[in-house]
Amino acid sequence: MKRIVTIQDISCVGKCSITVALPIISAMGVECGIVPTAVLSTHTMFSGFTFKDLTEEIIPIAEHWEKENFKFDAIYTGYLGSFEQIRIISEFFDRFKTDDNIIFIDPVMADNGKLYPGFDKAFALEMAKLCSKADVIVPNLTEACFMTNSKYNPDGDEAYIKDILKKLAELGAKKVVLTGMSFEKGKTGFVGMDSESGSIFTYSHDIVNAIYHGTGDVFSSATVGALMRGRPLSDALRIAADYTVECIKKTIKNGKLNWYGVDFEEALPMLVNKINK
Ligand code: PXL
Repeated sequence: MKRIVTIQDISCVGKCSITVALPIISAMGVECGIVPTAVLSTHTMFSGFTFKDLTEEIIPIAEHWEKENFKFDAIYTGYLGSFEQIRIISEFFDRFKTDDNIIFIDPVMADNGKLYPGFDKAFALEMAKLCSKADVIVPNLTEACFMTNSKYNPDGDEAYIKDILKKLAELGAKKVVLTGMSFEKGKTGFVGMDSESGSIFTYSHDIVNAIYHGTGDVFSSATVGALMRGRPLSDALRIAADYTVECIKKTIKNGKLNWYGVDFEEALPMLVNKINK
């Protein structure tokens, strides 16, 4: 069985970060270690959330794991809360990167043209530096624009999307993927580029007319799971995109006022069936 480690916060209620990564990756038949970077009562879209920083735990955890000689087939980072955490995670990569494993960065910090509470442009540029160490990065368009100092245009055409991809590739990651974008008008999906060869891979599907928090974390977690189960990146991303759409559809069907996250649990059987085929 493959083993990964994911480094992100625990939002105790909120269906995001570790509370989706752990169940999804485990259900896919992949061992999932965690480094919790902070504990929040909820994610930051609620008002009045509590926040306990766990930065000082990260290096002791890493040191113990080195003594135990733990190896990870993937290191997957999501929401990180500070410059200091980015610096320490960069060091974590140096300790645990091998010739055989991958670094997967979801630079969670913004959406719909805006940074999440607590982040600024300087943080985005620091995250961009961290991305130079990645094998795969999966920003949405807002995150990509903040990291590359580009103009945000969600209706941008193929030339615009390719230009953003090129700028992302210049950050240094081996494969760069823009999520929530499509070359086809009226569709969404992902568009990716192999930084070395410049080759493009893409997948589009109908837009589901609803916005929920945490869908990016669902998508990234399923992608990491599928990569660990041997799928090539473009197939893994496609499986994750279909799963995310299914999660949104289940949530809409359930009809309750569940704005804070998707009912990813109900679509897990579909994902597990697909990955075991
Ligand atoms: O889903 C991304 C995410 C993760 N963690 C925290 C967040 C968010 C998005 O708002 O606030 C704490």
